[in-house]
This record gives sequence, C-alpha cells and structure tokens, in this order.
Amino acid sequence: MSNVEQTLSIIKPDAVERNLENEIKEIFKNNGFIILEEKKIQIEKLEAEKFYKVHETKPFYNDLCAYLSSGPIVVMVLEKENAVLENRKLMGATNPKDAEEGTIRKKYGISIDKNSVHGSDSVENARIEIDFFFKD
Ligand code: IDP
Ligand code: MG
Repeated sequence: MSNVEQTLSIIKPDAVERNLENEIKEIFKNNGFIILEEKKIQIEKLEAEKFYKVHETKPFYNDLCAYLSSGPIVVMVLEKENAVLENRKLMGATNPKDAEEGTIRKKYGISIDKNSVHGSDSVENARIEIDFFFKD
C-alpha cells in the first residue's frame, strides 16, 4: 500500500544566512522528495511563538522564537512516501552533535538551536504546520 504524505520543512535562518538554501533543497530532491510549495519569508516573533506554542513551557522557548524570526526562512511542503518520518531521518537528531553522518543537521547544523532545518514530527502536526504557513 502506498502512503504518500506531506510534511512541513523549514530552512532556518542560520542556513539561509549561509546561502545553503539550494544545497538543502537538492538534498531533499535527491532523496525523492517533491517540493510542492515553497516561499522565502521572514516572520514576526509573535508568529514564531504561535508556531512553536507546543514548546511554550520550555526554558529555550523565548530564544527559539527570537531566533526563528531573526532572519529569512524558507518554508516548504515536501511530499514523498512516509514523508514525515523520512524527513525526520534525513534531518537527523535535534542536536547536530548527535546527528548521524549523511544527515542535514550533521552536515550543516551549528548547534542545538542553530540546527538548520525544521521538520514536522507527526502527520497530524504536519497538517497543522502546512496550514499555518500555506492556508490563505
Ligand atoms: P526538533 O526540531 O528536532 O523537532 P524540538 O524538540 O521540537 O526539536 O525542538 C524545536 C527546536 O527547539 C529545535 O529544533 C531546536 O532548534 C530548539 N531546541 C530544542 N531543544 C533545545 C535545547 O535544549 N536548547 C536550545 N534549543 C533547543
Ligand atoms: Mg519538533
């Protein structure tokens, strides 16, 4: 049975700033993802707070939201078989230090906060996050 899914990916400010946008998009395409939608935007801190609301009780919440709104980001809808899990695997662990060889965070991540990419963590959250950026 096929299980084509969509997931939300974000190329975070640290990666956009280092002009890694095209390289990272190529990695997604080379791994069988189709980029259905994409846009480069900069969001307000209040929007970042809404996007990361699930983390609002965490000690790093304020810094995280300040960071995501600190510069341009590229938000994309990626499609593939089992896209949510496949994207999480390709991204690697949250902390680049723990990320496996061949993952995006291993290759480009600077630190646990500047870890270059975001990816939805479940099909349900993927839908919510895609709507957050692309529903108009
Ligand atoms: P994920 O991005 O791998 O799904 P989450 O736990 O959802 O990781 O955390 C969201 C983002 O918050 C991470 O990508 C990272 O940028 C940041 N973050 C997570 N844990 C920490 C931490 O302990 N210190 C600082 N930033 C963190
Ligand atoms: Mg997460």
